[in-house]
Amino acid sequence: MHIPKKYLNRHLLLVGMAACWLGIAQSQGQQIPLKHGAHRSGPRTDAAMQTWRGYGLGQFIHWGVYAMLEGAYQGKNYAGAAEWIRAWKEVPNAVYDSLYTRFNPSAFNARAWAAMAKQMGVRYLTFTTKHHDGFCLWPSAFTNYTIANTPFKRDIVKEVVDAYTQAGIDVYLYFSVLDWNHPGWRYQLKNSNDSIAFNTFKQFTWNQLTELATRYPSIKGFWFDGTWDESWKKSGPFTDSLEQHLKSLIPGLVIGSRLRADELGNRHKDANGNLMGDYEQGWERKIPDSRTAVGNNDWECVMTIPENGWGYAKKWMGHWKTPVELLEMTAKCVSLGGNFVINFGPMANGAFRPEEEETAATIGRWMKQNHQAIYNSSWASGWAKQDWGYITQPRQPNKINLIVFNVPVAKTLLVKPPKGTTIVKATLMVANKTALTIKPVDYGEVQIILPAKWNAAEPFVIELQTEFNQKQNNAEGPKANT
Ligand code: FHN
Repeated sequence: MHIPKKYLNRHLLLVGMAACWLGIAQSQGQQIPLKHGAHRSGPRTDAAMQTWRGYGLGQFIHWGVYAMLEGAYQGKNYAGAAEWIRAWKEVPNAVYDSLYTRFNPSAFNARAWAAMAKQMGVRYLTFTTKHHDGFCLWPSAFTNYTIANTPFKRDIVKEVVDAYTQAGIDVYLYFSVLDWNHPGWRYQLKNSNDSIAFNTFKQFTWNQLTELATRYPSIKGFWFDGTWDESWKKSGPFTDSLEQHLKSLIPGLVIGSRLRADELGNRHKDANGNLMGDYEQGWERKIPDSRTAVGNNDWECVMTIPENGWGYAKKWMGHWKTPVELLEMTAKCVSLGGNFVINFGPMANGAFRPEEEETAATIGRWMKQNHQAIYNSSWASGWAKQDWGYITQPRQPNKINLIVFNVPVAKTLLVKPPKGTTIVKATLMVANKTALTIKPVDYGEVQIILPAKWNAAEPFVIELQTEFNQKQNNAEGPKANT
């Protein structure tokens, strides 16, 4: 397999000229003609993307040889994220780079992982095939730094893909482009030698990704990382052809906005502000505050349970998010039209730490009862945000779900439906599915009254049945008195 040279070579002068022209065009409010910018305007509408959009809740798993150090070296804790420990000056590269010769996760059982994920209610998994250290959890033919050369030998990626797929959970493969193990990797391209070396790296990346797509054709997408360096940003045409190549191998493949750069070096969004990728992938450990922050784009938030750190660290630093906090983040993301993905970092032996098992089980119990407000749900357009929780819109047009986290002392929830929408029924979606009193008040606001003795031990869902009346929608609303 060989990549055409035109994708490998960079034309710095061209980039400089284009950047200059870009300034002028932007100041005149014009669209910049781009060959390698976004290839679509607006969200993808096909069935694969509809499925992605409806997931609601996902699981991330970071696993690799870094788990063997458990976030510490020679009794000292590493303050950074555990999967970055190779970059810590305390750890000699030679020590880290030979860890794999002892990697033997005897407790690893992909079916047990998938069963836990299923019970938790996640609908997709993103699994690290290779993190920044370059160690491959599949037997890649393009490097020796793989699972095949560990005492364990088994193809971990295959076992995970098969087990999750069989459990009905879609699989996405995380792949770090940045690779500390490959001799051709460069952060910057300062001279022609760097470019020659980096071209071998690009060929290697192309080969490995082709290999993954070919070996595991049931995957639904790739999740790219480590694409922020200058060398990659200067490889816009290559990143474009790589994305198209992968999409030609697996129809419907979903790839977020972290893979590509346009020919001017812009990432995520091209020089015209259009998203390059099927969804916005910048929401890492942060959640947008409003719908305005995400515009019309699909998006996903990935979150650690501890403050920071994706791979296994014996000592989790900072605050550990509780299951309710994670559920609240899930509800918030879905109410703003995104998916929420919770990260797990298995131990070096392949088992999950008990705290993660407990978190998964607790979230699963809630999801079993309330998933109707999370799956195939999105932003409830026109419904004003309320302090008691989050509002999600399922795919059925006349339904709305209220996910309540903070019950007002008055046991009354205020909602404000969009103009023309009437609430005809409100049902408390617990045990006996109690019908609640609906009381319209002024200015289009409506009170939903909870039973006087209602004491919620956990967040709960109220389903609203609504009706839309075009005439009311056209009627003039109240005027501000200013
Ligand atoms: O550096 C990585 C980090 O280790 C982790 O993999 C996260 C997951 O979103 N991504 C990177 C930082 O953006």
